Amino acid sequence: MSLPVIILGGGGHALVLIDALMQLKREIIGYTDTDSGKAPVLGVPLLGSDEKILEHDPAQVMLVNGMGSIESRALRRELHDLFRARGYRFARVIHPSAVVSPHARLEDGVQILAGAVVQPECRLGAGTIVNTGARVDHECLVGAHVHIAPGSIVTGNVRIGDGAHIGAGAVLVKEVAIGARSVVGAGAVVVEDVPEDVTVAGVPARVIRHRTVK
Ligand code: JB2
Repeated sequence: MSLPVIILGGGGHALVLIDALMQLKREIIGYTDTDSGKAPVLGVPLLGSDEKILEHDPAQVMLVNGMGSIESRALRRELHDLFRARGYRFARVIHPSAVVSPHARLEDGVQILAGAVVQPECRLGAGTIVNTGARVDHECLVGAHVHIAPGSIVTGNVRIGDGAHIGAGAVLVKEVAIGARSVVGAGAVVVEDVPEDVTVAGVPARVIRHRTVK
């Protein structure tokens, strides 16, 4: 039987996750947030700050990471690592309308949202998000805590490094590699490999920024 879940965060991404969890008929205990004044989300109550999670036995609950924004990329990973180290596990959330090959391998905490597709022989690392309507074609190797934003198209045999963000509606052509922590701008078309820690944008995509903070 599936354990009840607690969501970390009560913003836009959490709203979408809560909706998916409700459709999956998963029991939701509540959500945590640094903002103590937040209202219930779809009727799910605010429990308090993240310390509230520690009142629950890690063997009796699972967590769902509600940090989705590009600004909270580092926090998303930190929260995952912090609670994993304390023995908590992160639930996979797969919306009932998503199409996920039984031959795809999904690590803990992967989130595949409404209408998304993940094809065979793909591997998605811990905490990775395949957001609304995004498509990940065959044999893609996607790292941990990657966000593939709504409507993006990741074609076959693509590799994406840990912590990368693929913007809404971007297209990654066959066999390209995206370096860890790099950002692909919304609507970009990536036709050649992208190094680590850069931002690319445009059609075809070009480097527009080098990240200094990892
Ligand atoms: O350390 C934290 C923390 N820091 C901020 N712990 C917890 N539990 N919560 C934290 N927060 C809370 O996360 C903020 O107070 C806020 O309520 C929430 C983030 O909400 P926001 O809507 O700003 O971001 P999001 O990640 O839920 O959604 C963004 O990313 C999605 C993928 C939005 O841009 C959405 O439009 C987008 N679909």
